[in-house]
Amino acid sequence: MESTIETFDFIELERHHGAHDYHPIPVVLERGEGVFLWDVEGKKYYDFLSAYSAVNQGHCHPRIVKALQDQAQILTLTSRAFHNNKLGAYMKYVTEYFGFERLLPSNTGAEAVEAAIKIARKWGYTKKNIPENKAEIIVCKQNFHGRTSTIISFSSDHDSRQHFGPHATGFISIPYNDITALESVLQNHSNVAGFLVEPIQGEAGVFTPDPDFIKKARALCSKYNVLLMADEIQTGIGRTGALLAVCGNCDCTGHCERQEDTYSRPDILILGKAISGGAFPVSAVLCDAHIMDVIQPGQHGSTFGGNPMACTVAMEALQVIRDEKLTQNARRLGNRFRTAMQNYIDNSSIVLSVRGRGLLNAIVINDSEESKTAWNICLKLKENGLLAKPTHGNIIRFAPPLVMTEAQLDDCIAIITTTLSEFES
Ligand code: IF1
Repeated sequence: MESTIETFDFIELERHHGAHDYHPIPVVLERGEGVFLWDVEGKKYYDFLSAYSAVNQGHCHPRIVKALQDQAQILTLTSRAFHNNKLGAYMKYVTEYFGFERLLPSNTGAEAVEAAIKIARKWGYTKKNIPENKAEIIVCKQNFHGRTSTIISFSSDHDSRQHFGPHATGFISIPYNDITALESVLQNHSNVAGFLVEPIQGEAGVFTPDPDFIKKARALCSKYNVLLMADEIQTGIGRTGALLAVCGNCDCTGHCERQEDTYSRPDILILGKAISGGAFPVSAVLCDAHIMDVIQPGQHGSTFGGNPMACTVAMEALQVIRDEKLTQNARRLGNRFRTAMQNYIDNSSIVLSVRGRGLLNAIVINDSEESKTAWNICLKLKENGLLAKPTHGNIIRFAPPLVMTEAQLDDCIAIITTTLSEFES
């Protein structure tokens, strides 16, 4: 069949000419709209990955695309050697949206995490009087914060680290969701500047901590004068059914400071991915002035960070989240999804459990991490018109765009349960 050869050819082109740094599901996509993707053979799929939660607003959202097109015809890049007429408005908009005083602009998630580490360390030296080069940052096992040489230094994933050393020092690793371990490190280490944490661990398999873990971590950080650094690159911006995962169980749409009973306000908030709706690489670090102002001219920067395209696209993408009530939709559909999956699991031997919050969910397959079962299920899901990706061998992440309707979700639940039933013994 000619069409099959076409898909194969695209894959071969990548294999021959590219770095072999990924092992993708064998589908070649050429178009997206809302919750749908089409491959080069014209087959249509539901997207259940959303480019790892970057495309929360749906593929090629018309308002975001228009913002991108309009700005592209006016001005794309000035560098930060000069001011541009979008950056200030963008900084005002985003800081007000999330309730922080300052924003530092960057492009990718890893860059923003790196910037946050620098800010926390410098705050540690200049505000907490940590002796020079002694600052430590507490991180969690099974974390995922990006791929730079510093960030992989505190990864617990073998493939991410091995043969990429020498690794950076100054990081203390504790088990995720272990408040006792956190307190014990804080008691015994006076040079800790920050605690870097994902409110839900994505790569670890959508590992959702105890409901009060972040709240308790917040209290401990305050007690020991340590900055709580929330990596919400994947969990933020509506994905978990709240504007931020640190908002907890509140229904806010960006005014979390009014929800003090559930909101654990981080000292440093790290955003990426969906801040642009996936239309452009945009990331940001947010914090208050007494922290951010440790950074002075010449101490940090980026050629592309804060460019007018990024600013325009991100403002529109964030406004879409509000206007279309995508946070609330994620919460509603997430509950519906987990209920349906739990019903299936009650009579299943192939699926052990479902977990997650909002539309960031995962199912655990009843097989070993080394098994091919989850991968094979994803191949079958693809055949049946739905794209998802395993993580850790036996876990399948389900994270559709937040613009999905209830009818579409029900359609997807049917595809997923029908596919899973083919694997029941
Ligand atoms: C890949 C996971 C998702 C992130 C958090 C920082 C970054 C990420 C919490 C870095 C990036 C990605 C990148 C991706 C796989 C992926 C991922 F499975 F690894 F965990 F989303 F689920 N902090 N996450 O999740 O952001 O520099 O990539 O913009 O292919 O490696 P980046």
